[in-house]
Amino acid sequence: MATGAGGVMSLGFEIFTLFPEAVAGFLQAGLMGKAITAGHISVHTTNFREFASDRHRTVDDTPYGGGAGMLLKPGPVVAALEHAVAARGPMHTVMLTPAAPTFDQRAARRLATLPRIGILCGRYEGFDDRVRDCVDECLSIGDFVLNGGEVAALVLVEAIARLRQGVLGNPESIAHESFAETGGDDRWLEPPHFTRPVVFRGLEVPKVLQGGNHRAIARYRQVEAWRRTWALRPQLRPRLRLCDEQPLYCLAPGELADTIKSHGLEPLSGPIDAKRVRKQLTRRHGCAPRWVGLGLGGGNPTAASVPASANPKQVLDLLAVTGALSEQTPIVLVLDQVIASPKTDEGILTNAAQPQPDAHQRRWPAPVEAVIQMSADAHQIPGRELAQRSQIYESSQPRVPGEWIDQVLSRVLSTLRQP
Ligand code: 6GU
Repeated sequence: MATGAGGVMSLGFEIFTLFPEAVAGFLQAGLMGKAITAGHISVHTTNFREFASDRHRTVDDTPYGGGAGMLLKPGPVVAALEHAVAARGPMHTVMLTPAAPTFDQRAARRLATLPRIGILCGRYEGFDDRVRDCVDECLSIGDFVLNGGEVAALVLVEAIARLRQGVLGNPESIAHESFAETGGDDRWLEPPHFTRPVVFRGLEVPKVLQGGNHRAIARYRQVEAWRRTWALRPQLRPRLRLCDEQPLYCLAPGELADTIKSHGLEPLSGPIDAKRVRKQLTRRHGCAPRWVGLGLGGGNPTAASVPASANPKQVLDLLAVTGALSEQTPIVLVLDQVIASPKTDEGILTNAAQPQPDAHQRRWPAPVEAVIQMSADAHQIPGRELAQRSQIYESSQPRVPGEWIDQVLSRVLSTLRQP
C-alpha cells in the first residue's frame, strides 16, 4: 500500500467521468493540491469514453420504454471500472446518482477508513440501472439535480480526504465544527463565529465573546449550537431520552416530598442551600449536579438569561449539548418558586455573588442549564388564579400546590423519558 509523507497510509481515489479535466483542475488548488503533492492522497481519473467499443466512441444511448434524454451505456462504465481494478488493484466503488441515500458526515467518516475508493460520475440522464449491481454502493449529495456527478465526486473527495491524517493543517478544527461527534453520533450545527471589527454595520460581536471568561464562552457556544439546530435543522438533532439510571432530584419545599417521590424523583428539601446540595451530590455520584429550572408559568421566570423552553425535549438536548447526559450526572429540577428573586448573569444565577436578604440565604454556586417553562394552559391552571397565587408567593414563603406539581412533573418526566 502506498504511503505518503511521514509514513501515513495514503488514500487512493479513482474517479470515472466523461470530463476528467473538470475534476483535475479543482484538485490542484488549496489543501487538496498540497495533500496530493505530499502523497497523503492520490487521485486517478479514467474517461469512460476510452472504453467505448465502437469507432465513434459512443457512451450514451436512448432509454428503453422511451422518455427524454440519453443514458450512459453500461458497457464502457463497467469496462473502465474493471480496467482500473486490474491495473491498480481493488477498491470500494460508489455510483453517484440523485436516486440514492444522501452522503453525510457519517458516510464521510466511514469512507475515510478505506484505502481505495472508486467514484462513478454519471452524465446525461444517468446510468443504465444495471451498473448498480456492479458497484458497492450508490450515493447522492442532496435533494436537487445536477447535470452530472463530477461536482458530487469532488464533494465526496474533499469531505473524505480532509478526515485523513495529514490532509488538514490543524486536525483540531475537525473536532469543533458542524456535525462533529459529541460522544455518539450527536449532531449539532456550529455556533456563530466572529472576527474583527467588533462592530460591523451596527452589528456588535456578542459581549461574552469579547471577554475572557472561557467558561461563559463555552456555555454561549453550546447554547447557540443548540438554539440554531432547533431553529434551522430540528430533524438533525439526535433522538434522546433520559435514561432510567440518570439520578434525578427535585429541589422543592418539604411539604411536596411525597408528590416528588411518587414520580421516582428524590426530593431535596430542608434549608434549601444549593452549595450544600452540590457538595452532597458530588460526593454521592462522583460529579457535580446540573440544575434545571422548572417554571410553572406563573410569570416568575427562574433565570431570565438561560434558554427557557415549553418543550422538555429541547431542555434534554440542551443538557446533552453541554455534556450532562453523558455519564451518571445527577440532574436537579429546581421549582421556580424555590428561587424567589434570582439575579442572573449570562445564564448563571448569581445569588451567590449578590446574596438576597431572604429567609433561606439561598446560594447558587452553579449555572442553571435551562428552564422548562410550562405555560399556564399546559397544566390547566386558570391564568387569573395563577396570577393571584404569584402575588401570594412574592409576599410570603414560597408555596407550590401539590396538585400542580403532580401534573407538571408527570408531563415533563414522560416527555423526557420517551425515545
Ligand atoms: Cl450524485 N448526481 C447528480 N447528477 N445529481 C445529483 C447528485 C448526484 N446528488 C444530488 N444531485
